[in-house]
Parts: sequence; structure tokens; C-alpha cells
Amino acid sequence: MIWDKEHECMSREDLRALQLERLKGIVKKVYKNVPFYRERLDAVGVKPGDIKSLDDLHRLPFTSKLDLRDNYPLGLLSVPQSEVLEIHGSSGTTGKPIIVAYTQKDLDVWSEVMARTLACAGCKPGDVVQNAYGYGLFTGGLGAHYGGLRLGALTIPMSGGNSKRQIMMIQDLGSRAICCTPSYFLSLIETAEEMNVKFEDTNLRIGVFGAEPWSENMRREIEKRSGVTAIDIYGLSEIIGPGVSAECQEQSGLHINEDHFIAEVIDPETGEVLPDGQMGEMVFTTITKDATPVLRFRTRDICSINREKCACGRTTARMSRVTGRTDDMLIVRGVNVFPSQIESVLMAIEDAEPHYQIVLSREGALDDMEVQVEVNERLFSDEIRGLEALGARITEELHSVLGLRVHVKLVEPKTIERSMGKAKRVIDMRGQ
Ligand code: DLL
Repeated sequence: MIWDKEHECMSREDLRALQLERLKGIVKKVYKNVPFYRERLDAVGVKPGDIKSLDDLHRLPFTSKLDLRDNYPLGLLSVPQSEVLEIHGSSGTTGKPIIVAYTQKDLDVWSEVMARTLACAGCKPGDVVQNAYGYGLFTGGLGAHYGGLRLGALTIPMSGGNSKRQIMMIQDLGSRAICCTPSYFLSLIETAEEMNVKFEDTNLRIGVFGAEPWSENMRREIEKRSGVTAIDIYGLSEIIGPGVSAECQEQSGLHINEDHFIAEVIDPETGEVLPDGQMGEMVFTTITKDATPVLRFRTRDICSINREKCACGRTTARMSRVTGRTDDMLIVRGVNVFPSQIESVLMAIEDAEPHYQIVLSREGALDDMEVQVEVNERLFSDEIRGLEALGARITEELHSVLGLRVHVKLVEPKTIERSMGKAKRVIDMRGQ
């Protein structure tokens, strides 16, 4: 089901016309209301009246996470604070969070794009949608909640955690879809196994997974072990939260809600806009955001864009799965390593469980990287030779993919901490 045919199936020409009109409006609005943007635009000599075509977008300055942090908490508001009804934020790794604000108009847009997301994933009005994203400042909980209500689904506000009760609700209320991080769903699969519950015997068919990077191999693992169709959804607080883009049932790229967010992929080093298909850093401009619009926000997320029409009928551009972030990249003994590369290798190995952690430490001047992987019960209780062979195989495969020799430590099942939300894959102790 396509939730909003008018906007999701627009001709490129009409879409570009709509984007231009909205872009003009948003540049005018922030120039008038937000001193930060006025100064930035003045610095590059662009006045709102200079935006005459969509290509003029490239003349606008970038906005970074740091800019938002510097203007904490509400320095970038473009409406009077009395019009703000809700705030959200991302925790960030250090110091103050980033706060973003929503007016009634923003909450309406958010509900719409999340209803589109759920419909894209295969949900219909009347479905039972179990929402296990965390409720709170994190945008996952309320974002999926508003989308469920707008779609007309029975929306269960479970929030993250309490896995046994999650399974009970799936069984008792007949949830057809579950919304959570892919890593939390893996942990739910385990709990279901412990409770002797097979998802195949329940109504659960759709997983609406996002908020953290996950690999194609992880998707296969999840689908194989649970029978659900695992759909990738993407978003970030600074833009609106979840609802920026989502896969349809073709599972072939995430449809961007381009009537609200203009997407560009840039070279993270030079800032130059890259052609479609090329991997780079995703940049979004919000063209309908009311309370906290952002111009050319650098997400640090790495992906590419494809503007071909999708088999599902939607015409919106699709972004590829986000493989990592520019600030995710680990430099280990001079070699660039993305955690997603490690995940892909591990997920393709039968006896390795999909639970892992990367621990970085420093011995003298040399970095050391240890990859801890859980192995299944059978292998762990088996003879030592099996474990040794598996360890050697993982080491070899990681070496050939990363070009780096790392230590592989096989650990007992269920020893790596499970997360209720975003998984913490990397523990970096090099600075300590
Ligand atoms: O994670 C919003 C969200 C909630 C998206 C629920 C999907 C589902 P933040 O906490 O601000 O917002 O974190 C945003 O998470 O820049 C990406 O690095 C990462 N991210 C989000 N979705 C995906 C995904 C929410 N599907 C940051 N694949 C983003 C990979 C993702 N990374």
C-alpha cells in the first residue's frame, strides 16, 4: 500500500518544482528568524531572493552537528518558543545532547512521513503494530507511535526492554509488525527461543528496523531465524527523527521523503556534490520543518543515491543502506576499518552468533584490535579443535577484508551485553 500516492509517486519535474518552491520558503524563513543562518548566508553572500533554481542549493553553507551543539538548547529556533509543543534529542557521546523542536505542523509532517514508512514496510490500517523503540527524548519511540496512529494501526507503546513481556504481547495481541533496533530484535529472537515460542506460529510478519547500522547479512540472519520481513528505516533527530527514508517490500534501497527533505551526497573531504550512485556523506535540507529547519545538514552517514523508479511504483529517490559514519571509521595501525565490514564477515560465518564487540586498546605505540564473537552452544561445548578452527577462519577472513590482522576471541553464548536500543559495538580504550 502506498500511503500518499500524490507525493510518493510524483513525476520528477513536479517534485523538483515543489522542492524549489519550498526551498525558497525555508531560506527566507531562516534568514528572517534565525541569526545564526542570517550570518552564515551573509558570509557567503547569498540572499533569500538569490534562490532561483534547485542548483542554487549548492551555494548554501553546510550545517554541522557542532553548529547545533553550539546553539544548545534552542538557539536555532525559527518560531517563537510558545509555538513549540515537543522536543527531542540525541544523546551524543560527549557532553550536552542536541535538542530539536516540533510545532504542531512538524508533528503533523512527522506523523505523515512515519505513516508512509509503516505502509512502505507493509503495514496496513487495522494492523497491530508493537512499538519497541525507546520512548523519551529519543525520536524512535514517539516517531513510530505517531506514525502508527496516523496509519490507523493499533499501536502498542511497549518501549524497549522487558523482552518476555514483548513476546507475550506479540502472542496475545497478535502483533503483525514490530518496530525496534535490529540488534534488539536479535535479542528478542533469543528470548523467544528460550520461551519455546516460534515467531512463525504468531502473527508477526514485519520488522521495522533502524536507528543503527546493520548489514545485509544481518538482515538474512534475522529473516531466517524469525520468518519476518526485515525492513530498514532511517532517520535522525536533526532532520525529524525516523521518517526520513524507508525501504519498501522490494528491499532495494530506502525511499527518501523528498517532498520534505532534499538529499545530496557529498565528498566528505572536499564538500563537492557527487553523482548518483557514488558513495559519500549524506546531506539533508529540511524544506517543510517549522521549528528547527536545517540547511544542508551534514549527517556523517555514508551511502549513495539512486533516482531510478522503483518496482513498487514510488518515484522518490532511494538511498543505499547506510554502511557507517564518517566518524565511525576506526584507524588501527594506519588502516581504515569500518565496524560494518567486520559485521558482514561475521554474519556470513555459520557458527558465529550475530553478537559481537570490537575492543581497541594500545600496547606501547601499537594499536590492538580484538573482535569478540559469541559462538553457538553446540560448538562451545564441542571439542576445542572446532573452536580453534573457527577462530582461525574468522581471523583469516577479517584479514582478507580489512587488510589487517586482528585478535579474534570466541566467547560463550550470551556473554556480550544485549542492548534494548542502539547496540554499542565498539569499545575504544586507546585514550585511557
Ligand atoms: O536513530 C532516528 C531513528 C529512530 C531512525 C528509529 C530509525 C528508527 P538519532 O538518535 O538522532 O535518530 O540517530 C541518528 O542513527 O545519523 C545514523 O548514523 C543512525 N541510523 C539511523 N537509522 C539508521 C539505519 C535516530 N537504518 C543516526 N541504518 C543516523 C544505519 C542508522 N544507521
